[in-house]
Amino acid sequence: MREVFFDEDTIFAPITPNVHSAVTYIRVSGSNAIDIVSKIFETKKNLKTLRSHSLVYGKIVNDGEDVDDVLVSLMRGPNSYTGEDVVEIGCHGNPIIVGKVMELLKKHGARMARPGEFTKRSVLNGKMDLVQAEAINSLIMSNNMSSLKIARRIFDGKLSEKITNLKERLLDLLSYLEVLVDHPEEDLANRDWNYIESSIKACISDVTDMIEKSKKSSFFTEGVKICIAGKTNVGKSSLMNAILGEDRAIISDVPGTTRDVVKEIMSINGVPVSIFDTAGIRESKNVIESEGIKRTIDSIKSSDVVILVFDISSKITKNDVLVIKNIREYAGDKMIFLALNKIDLISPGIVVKKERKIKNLLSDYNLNILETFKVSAKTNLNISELKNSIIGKVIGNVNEEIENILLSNSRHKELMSDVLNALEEALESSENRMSEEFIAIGIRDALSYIGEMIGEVTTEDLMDRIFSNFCVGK
Ligand SMILES: Nc1nc2c(ncn2[C@@H]2O[C@H](COP(=O)(O)OP(=O)(O)O)[C@@H](O)[C@H]2O)c(=O)[nH]1
Ligand SMILES: [Mg+2]
Repeated sequence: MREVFFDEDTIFAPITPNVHSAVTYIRVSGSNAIDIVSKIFETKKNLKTLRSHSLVYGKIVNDGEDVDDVLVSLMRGPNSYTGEDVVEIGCHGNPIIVGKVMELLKKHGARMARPGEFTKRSVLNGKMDLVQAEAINSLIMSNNMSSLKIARRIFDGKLSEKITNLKERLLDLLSYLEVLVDHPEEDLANRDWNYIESSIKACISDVTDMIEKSKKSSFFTEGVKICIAGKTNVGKSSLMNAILGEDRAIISDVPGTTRDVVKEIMSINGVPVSIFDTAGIRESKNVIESEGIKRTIDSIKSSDVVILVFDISSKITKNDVLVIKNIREYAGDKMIFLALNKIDLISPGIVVKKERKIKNLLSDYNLNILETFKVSAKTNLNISELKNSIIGKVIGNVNEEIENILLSNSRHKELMSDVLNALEEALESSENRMSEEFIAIGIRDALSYIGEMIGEVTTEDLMDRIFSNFCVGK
């Protein structure tokens, strides 16, 4: 059983933005919350005897002077967000009024909450585990629908359920091993090795599955990085704008306009995407342009996907070869999509011939292309096909993938990989028929990582690190 968390301090903070607005809510939480608010709140009812989940209208007063008309909600612990007595004061949204109310709360013994302190108390009081608390922060901070969906499922307890189930199975196994340790007289040959090994293997398989299915999570939290690369003037900036659906990058007829890498953020089929328009790759003695090309290479290296653009209407030159060589060197192992642009300028017969020429050149340099699209950045031909194909190849079925992801937070990923290592060590000990103490070490390690993950085994340091990323008031 978890010990009941007890902190003398009653804390408060605005839980809605403290700006000029219709209403601002101030949350007060702690054992003295009701007492303290009673001292500054004038109403017909007695706050102290009111039952939980009541809503009361009244006035905040200071030395007989009205500060504001407010609506107060009262939730008694443990049935509140923090698990403690909570009073929320809804006052008029003016920072001066809010400041005055907070000053009064302070005068009567409460203190300002630290970032994430309400949620931290909620975890310490067993209202939710650490994994769910972190999901709340992701819920608030998500900037796209997909990562929001992932955060929702984790907050709902989908990850916690899996972890708790794993924990229980490991505890069962550990108690079996401990019985053996306590009864050394039993013959080693009588051990149920099959039970030991199959239990460990089943846990390993579950953890591996969780890690595997979460491999694509960074695409949803950080976005798919797409780099548009090619020679100057082939239409990279135009293609970026066609993909974005708006004209944002500067387009010019003078080759080499895009000197720096231009980044735009968008969403394709609900997947966040960062798209990078780069400087054209070519030999250059110009210092600024060379710097631009260097940044292009960096951008190619750090991308998930490269769209390699050729101008199908113009001749192949030595710079095309230079582009291919660079892509081969810096992105040979990445997903490369070929965009043969300016298709609107030439006749179908020439298209076929030119496409063959470009593809021959690519295979001469052993550059593997995932898929080719004949596009026109000018008329938008095949642009949506290109976009859909990229997402399809990188992610697969977006909704299905989102449904499978449980590990999207790097702390969780690291801990689960620690769990996996510990279990593999336990399995090895078991396969080598070592004594149960050795197997138990691995199982105990795995359990301790699990404890760290859900917040059963925590240090002040870890808690501070996690909750300092939260907003004040959450
Ligand atoms: N006809 C036609 N012109 C295009 C197309 N894409 C780009 N252009 C033109 O090609 C020139 C160079 O385009 P830009 O996007 O700046 O090329 P970048 O140097 O590769 O970024 C501009 O005049 C564009 O209007 C296209 O699909 N069709
Ligand atoms: Mg450009």
